[in-house]
Amino acid sequence: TEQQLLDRFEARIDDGAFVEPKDWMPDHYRRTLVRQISQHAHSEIVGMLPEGNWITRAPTLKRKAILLAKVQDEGGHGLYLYAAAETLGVSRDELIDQLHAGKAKYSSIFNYPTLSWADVGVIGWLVDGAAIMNQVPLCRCSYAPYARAMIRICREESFHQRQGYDALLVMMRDGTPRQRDMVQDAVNRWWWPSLMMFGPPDEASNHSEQSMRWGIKRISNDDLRQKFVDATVQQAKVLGVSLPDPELRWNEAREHFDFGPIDWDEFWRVVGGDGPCNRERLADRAQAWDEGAWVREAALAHAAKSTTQRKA
Ligand code: FAQ
Repeated sequence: TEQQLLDRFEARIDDGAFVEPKDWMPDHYRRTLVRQISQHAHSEIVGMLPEGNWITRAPTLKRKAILLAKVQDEGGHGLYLYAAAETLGVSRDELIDQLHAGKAKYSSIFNYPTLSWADVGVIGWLVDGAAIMNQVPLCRCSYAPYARAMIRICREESFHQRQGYDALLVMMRDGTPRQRDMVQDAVNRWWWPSLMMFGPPDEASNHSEQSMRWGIKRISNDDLRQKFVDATVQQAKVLGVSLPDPELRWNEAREHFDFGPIDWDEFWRVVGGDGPCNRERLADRAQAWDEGAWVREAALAHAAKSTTQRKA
């Protein structure tokens, strides 16, 4: 019976087993993974846009080559993740339709603008830093195709984080006062949105309990956020920037940094479609999709021709 299947499934999860696409799984497990993996895939490809904005204006050839490679990696991450979602029985076209129709979510962070070159460095340092903190535990996600994709993605993500930190270090150490101000301004604008990337507080996170039970999420939203704050304070010190939070201080008893309240109204506004760049991001994705139609048609025509030739 269904109940026996579910009991056996949960016992396997408790034993630390991984689930493969052809294994039996509860419908809710499948739907949760399609939701999370597709949102993650959409985040990767929408996440190409804010940095893509600076490819033509990178300050040196070296920085341009690094940025091009990073943005290309993000496209690759999107592809691994769409492929992982497809193993659960949805098509990539369906998922992309949901994104373009505004029905699928993607990370709130990519709805903020990149106003200066320093934003590119800060995205690497803070946004990729937060992404790694959240994604390392996902390498042990109970759904094996997602876990395998995350292992590759995390390796590339740590290079992304370091290139961002390095770009900022150069500006802070060798830069002019104006360049240093530019870095500080970018940190001030990206700090709070980066903390929001981890999702709502645990008590408001409606999916957490079930996802933790099934080994999809291994560490809670708030615990990951705390780990990120603790790791980042020291990096900010080395860089010589301040973090825009007057309440940030070491708590001896907790052995963690305390930090000020997050503006959850802003978070839900951005998630709901009303952030500074939501409309622009979706319009850019839809336009890129339309302009790529001829490439998809040509690839299909080529594939069809090769099949006929093989048969002949
Ligand atoms: N933005 O119950 P929970 C990257 C939604 S990194 C928008 O806590 P869950 C790399 C959530 O979907 C960014 N929506 O949900 C990169 C749910 O709504 P729903 C992508 C958010 O799933 C760097 C509702 O709120 N990383 O792309 C956000 O258990 C630089 C309730 O929330 C991932 O996707 C948010 N920040 O936990 C690329 C990692 N937070 O679906 C380019 C994988 C929550 O019911 C440049 N995902 N919501 O309509 C996860 O780990 C989880 O899905 C969480 C949310 C932790 C994001």
